[in-house]
Amino acid sequence: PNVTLIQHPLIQHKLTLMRREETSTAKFRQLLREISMLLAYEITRDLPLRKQLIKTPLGPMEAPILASEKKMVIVSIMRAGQGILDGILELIPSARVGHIGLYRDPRTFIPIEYYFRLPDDIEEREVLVVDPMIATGNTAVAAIQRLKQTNPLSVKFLCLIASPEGIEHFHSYHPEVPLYTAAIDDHLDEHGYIIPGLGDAGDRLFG
Ligand code: HSX
Repeated sequence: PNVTLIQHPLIQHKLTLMRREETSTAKFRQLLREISMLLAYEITRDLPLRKQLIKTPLGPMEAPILASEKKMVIVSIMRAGQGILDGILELIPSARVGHIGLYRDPRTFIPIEYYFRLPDDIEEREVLVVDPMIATGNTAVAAIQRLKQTNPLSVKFLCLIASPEGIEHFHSYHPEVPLYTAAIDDHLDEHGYIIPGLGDAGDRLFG
């Protein structure tokens, strides 16, 4: 599958701290912000640059600057995606932001949309969808499906932890969409939770 496992030591370390049961909400929030900045750093390696004529105090130079910073859209899947979004916006402050509200029916695990809002001109923008967890993969599949209807230039998906089942499911629907994750865990339990995972990301982030 089209999956990149991001294994930077700082990311792995912080993810372990986040998984720990005794980690407080405040600490979890801070770690999610930090880890998201590191993930953003890793996945923006290939962003195109252009030259801009600037003046340093000692003279002019042609200096590199992001070619398309304003064209990027970060789409957060509510509500846990907000934690990743906040971290990424610290690194890429002029990125545009979209929100998709999906909740998972606890019995059927089917995602139900309750909110959908994207910036204008989505056809001219590169989209990065963020959500900490891919469990069954239903949420991610539905979010991408919905986004594709709006015709963005490109779409990528970033999460922290994915299950093997979720990756498989995601890949079967959206094989061309690159998926970035910091960990692939063992399996899903019968409630659709990632084992060992970190619990419910929304609950750990917001209480
Ligand atoms: C959690 O459940 C995550 O933040 C995702 O939004 C969702 C993942 O579950 P699944 O649809 O992959 O099973 O709230």
